[in-house]
Amino acid sequence: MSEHDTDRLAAEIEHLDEHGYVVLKGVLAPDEVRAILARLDELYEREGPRAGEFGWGLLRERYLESSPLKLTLLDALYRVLEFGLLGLFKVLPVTLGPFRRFRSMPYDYAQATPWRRELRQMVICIVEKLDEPSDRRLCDLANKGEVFDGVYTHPRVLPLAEHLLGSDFKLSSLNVRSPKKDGPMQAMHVDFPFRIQPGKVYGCNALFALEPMDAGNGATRVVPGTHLSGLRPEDGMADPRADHPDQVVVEADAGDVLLVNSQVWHGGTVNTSGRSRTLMQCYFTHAAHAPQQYQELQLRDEVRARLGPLALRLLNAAPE
Ligand SMILES: O=C(O)CCC(=O)C(=O)O
Repeated sequence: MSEHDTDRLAAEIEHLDEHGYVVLKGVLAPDEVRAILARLDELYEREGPRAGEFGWGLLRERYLESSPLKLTLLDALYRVLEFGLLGLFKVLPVTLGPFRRFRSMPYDYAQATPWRRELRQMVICIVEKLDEPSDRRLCDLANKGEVFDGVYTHPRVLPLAEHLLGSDFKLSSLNVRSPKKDGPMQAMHVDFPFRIQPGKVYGCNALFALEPMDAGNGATRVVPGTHLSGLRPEDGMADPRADHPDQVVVEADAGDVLLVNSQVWHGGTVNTSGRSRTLMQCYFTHAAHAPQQYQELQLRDEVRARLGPLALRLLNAAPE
């Protein structure tokens, strides 16, 4: 590491420790950002009505390549299931809790039959979209393209994650969030959603801006210093969707990274302009904790085969 890089890292760590977040300038080059955005467009197209599902369905992918008719029928089945489940949640809201828990249970993709796996994927997608209907999302990106390999292994990001979490950490999830025009304010939240001792930290989120973000298109807000309080927004705010008097709305250019300590209060704001604001959420957690996505259980064979030791370690996965 050059002297310049060492000094920059020291300044970034100082800001992160004091405020609970830091903006890393120019992490991705313009051509890297362009390649990622192009892949995201392809994925929205490929995933169709199920864009945003947590993992990937085997049958849908097979039919995408081989049978437009079967694909149409499968998507129709998804719509029917969506209609039925949304109706159930409306009539009996108590049923939603078990479905939410189901979503975050470990699941071994290799052991499941294609249909069981497909149905599980559909259910997860429906529950996901219900929670934030005015967001465009894509999930499980570590599995969905080579352009993402350099994101969760990025040398500007990993030293900061290691500073917060120690050397034993892993990728918890790699997703994208893009708020639609005039959708609701995202609730202020912490990413590790349990009450923990003040100053402790079990996760950190590297939010990669893939488009410029500002107060007009839903930039992320942060309340500096709250990572040291041991409190969550729901403990300290009457309404976590309201503005907080001390919040900072973070502006960033495409290619910058907003890195947040998981315990700092933060959340997306309203996109009033309708200008697109695509943010990639690269969430790391301490290895001892359950991840948002069990990457090692859902990793595609071809992805596992191409990854090196660092990426495999971060995905908690063994080589082929
Ligand atoms: O979209 C944003 O600005 C923040 C997203 C976030 O914190 C989340 O979805 O957990």
